[in-house]
Amino acid sequence: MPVTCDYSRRVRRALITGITGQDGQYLAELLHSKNYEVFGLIKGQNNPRIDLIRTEFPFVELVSADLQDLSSLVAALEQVQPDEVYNLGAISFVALSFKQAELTANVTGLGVLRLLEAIRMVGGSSGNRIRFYQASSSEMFGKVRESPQTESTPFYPRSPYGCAKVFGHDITVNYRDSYGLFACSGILFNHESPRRGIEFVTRKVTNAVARIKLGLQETLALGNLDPRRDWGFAGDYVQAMWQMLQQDEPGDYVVATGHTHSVRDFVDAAFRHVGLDDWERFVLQDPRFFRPAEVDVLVGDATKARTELGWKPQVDFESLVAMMVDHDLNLEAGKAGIELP
Ligand code: GDR
Repeated sequence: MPVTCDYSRRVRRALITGITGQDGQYLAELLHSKNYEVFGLIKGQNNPRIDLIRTEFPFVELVSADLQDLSSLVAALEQVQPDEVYNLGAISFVALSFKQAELTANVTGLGVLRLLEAIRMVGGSSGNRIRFYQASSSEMFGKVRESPQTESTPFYPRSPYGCAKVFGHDITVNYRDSYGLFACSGILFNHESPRRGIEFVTRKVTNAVARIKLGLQETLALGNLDPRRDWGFAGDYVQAMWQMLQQDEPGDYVVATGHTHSVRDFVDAAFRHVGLDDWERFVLQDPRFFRPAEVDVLVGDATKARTELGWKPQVDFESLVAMMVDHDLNLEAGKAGIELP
């Protein structure tokens, strides 16, 4: 059951890496609604997404640092003095990780180690005060050893991204065991929303379906339609992140819906939502979007999150598809100056 910690000394502060991503945005909103002071780590000199955060999330205070630079992380922690650190920053696109494997290992893997080290260094004797959340991933299960996957299912990653996430997960557990850090790892299965980047398959599909329906695009090129994923709504999943850090003891939790659908199912549902029942007419298969190694089927068992955190998903598959397609219809119609009926 949910446990509330006593942080009554002052307003709680949270530092989020990956603030410009889908999960960073939902988590920032959630923490703001709970009266946290929210800080977002931002890297680079001219990060193109700073403007989005400044305009749409004016309550977020941006702090400059990079997961590849330990001293910048130490400085950020010293400045913010956070109660909670959420590490959502990563090279998160699996396909890209095959092309930039070393960068992925450095940011997605070693970045976790640097942040944990920075927490130890800054915290000193009071280092245990900072609560740490690591965004682990169902990609760690890869070529699955059992179904559904739980917190104790062995890992078999299938991409440089998955390998880097395994390191990030293991080092989080190791720092908890070795130094008593309050470090949690959320093993999140795929989670989507209208804020999902267009490179991921769900948003790529919903955006193309909207454009095809509006007559702005004729076809949609995809890779492998057979892989199955356990797709949930990102807004639900950030709740679980927060709940993990409110427990008496740190732990690892699978966060998933328990239902699996193929890419083909997603495509079919998205086209049907706009009244196009013959999706095969519009979809082409393009070898460029196939991966050197694929994760064929994922489905999670979130019993632990349900019983210990009281968490459960609110949005089902069909509603998620509808939410994303409707958003993209409005977005694309607005951009093209088309009035929707
Ligand atoms: P995934 O998400 O790799 O599961 O990782 P993605 O949406 O990229 O791919 C899902 C599946 O769809 C297949 N696919 C395509 N994928 C993309 N991107 N583009 C295509 O054209 C296409 N055609 C078919 C893929 O091969 C794959 O099987 C996501 C990321 O958010 C990770 O960061 C996160 O850790 C995991 O989910 C959980």
